[in-house]
Amino acid sequence: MHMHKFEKIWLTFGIGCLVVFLTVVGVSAFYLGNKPASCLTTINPEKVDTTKPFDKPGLHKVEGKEWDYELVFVASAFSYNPAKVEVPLGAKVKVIATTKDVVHGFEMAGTNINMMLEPGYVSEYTTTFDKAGEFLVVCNEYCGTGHHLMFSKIEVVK
Ligand SMILES: [Cu+2]
Repeated sequence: MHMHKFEKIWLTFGIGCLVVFLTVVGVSAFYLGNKPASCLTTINPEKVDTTKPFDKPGLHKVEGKEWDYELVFVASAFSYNPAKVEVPLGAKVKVIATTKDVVHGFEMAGTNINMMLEPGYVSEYTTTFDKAGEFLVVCNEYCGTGHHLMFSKIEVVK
């Protein structure tokens, strides 16, 4: 079979790129251990209530970390625990949330905090609460007949 010179160059280039890309992905995944963000922390969804930190939902002051507080939320059909929480203005907070049953959302209205809570996984988001006021937390993943009743409130106070 006769192949044109340019066709050979193009094929070599294409296969070369494929080998380079697969090597980069392979080294990143298997040697460096990189994974998609949502797969980093797992949890047994049946033992959420007895697993730290979800055994004590709410706001907790922490020492020696890059953030000042940890705000722990447990979602289940059709509520969040805690139902209402106060956060001091200017606090650097790591929001840690999971679900006990089905997929729920965690959207803090008026901010860019928007996470999907999946059974078996822990969702985290670190942010600084620098706007005072009352913020509604809503579920934005349809989770059943009581979905529209599912909310919590975060009050950022001075
Ligand atoms: Cu929902």
